[in-house]
Amino acid sequence: MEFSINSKGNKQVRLHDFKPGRERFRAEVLSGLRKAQKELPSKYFYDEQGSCLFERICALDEYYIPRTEAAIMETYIEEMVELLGPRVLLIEYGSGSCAKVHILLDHLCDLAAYVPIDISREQLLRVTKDLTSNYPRLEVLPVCADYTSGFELPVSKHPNERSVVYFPGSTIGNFDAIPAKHFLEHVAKVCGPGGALLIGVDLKKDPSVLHRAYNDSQGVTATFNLNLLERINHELNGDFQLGWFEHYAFYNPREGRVEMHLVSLRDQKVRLDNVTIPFAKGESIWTESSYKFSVDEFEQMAATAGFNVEHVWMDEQQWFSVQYLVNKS
Ligand code: AVI
Repeated sequence: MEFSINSKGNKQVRLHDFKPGRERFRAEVLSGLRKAQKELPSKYFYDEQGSCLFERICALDEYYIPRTEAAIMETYIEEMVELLGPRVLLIEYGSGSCAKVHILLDHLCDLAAYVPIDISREQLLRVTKDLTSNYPRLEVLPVCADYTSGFELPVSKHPNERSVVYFPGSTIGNFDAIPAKHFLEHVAKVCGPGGALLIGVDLKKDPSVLHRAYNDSQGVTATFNLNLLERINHELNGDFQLGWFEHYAFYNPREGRVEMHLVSLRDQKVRLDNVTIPFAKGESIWTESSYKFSVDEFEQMAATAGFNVEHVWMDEQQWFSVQYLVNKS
């Protein structure tokens, strides 16, 4: 589906809409809640409220990722621009508020077009309006989609030298190993031979830093986690009692990941329309994994998907990396 956004200056921008519907949301929720270890896909955190809560997480001192990544981008932007080269078609996966891409938009002055892809239609519409008025000469081609499944790339009016996918924030860490490989293979296809991926990758570090980042003192991450139940109540006619579940996040060193769960505080039954899901006291719903990598681990994973790591930029503490990968095929 496509529809037009009337932005300031009367420029018409078409939204390419592949947003998954309620049926798929319901099917994925029910299948996750019927597993022995109950789980919910973390991509569903980001409704309107969840996206706002995530913005608040990004502003927290304890959540080091956005500021560390931004500092790396600011320090090395000239080198990045040099590597990306001229007339890039820039495609951002999970563009959210588009806060991170500004540094690239400001420095890549001859971009062919910018394609923000996000599952939150409201936010995508808002940011597209802002971008078209702040960068009047830039062609913006927004796509509303769950980028882990099918969507078509819109065609730009301008020729490009290469497609570069931008995937910041270490969202790659929210995929398990096999889906991560499949995702990288999909990106390799989208950017094509000689195309590239500029990606934020969170690195292994002292678990106490991770514990603070996912258990912030203001409880914003807990509210973000619980909002998933609120969303299910609202959109799927559920009756989760939010006070009967508790946020629980910890670093699992064997698996190299932070796990977020929602733990049931009592024996209880939850209804979703006509379906009843029983919970035992202490049983959890696994809502998110956030993998942390060594530089070598990530290089190996990228290679299995056909990518060559050409450059790795890091902060002084080596907490986070921004990596430039080229599709070798
Ligand atoms: C989006 N993603 C990379 C975040 C992360 O760190 O895994 C989501 C998040 N979950 C809790 N805090 C932030």
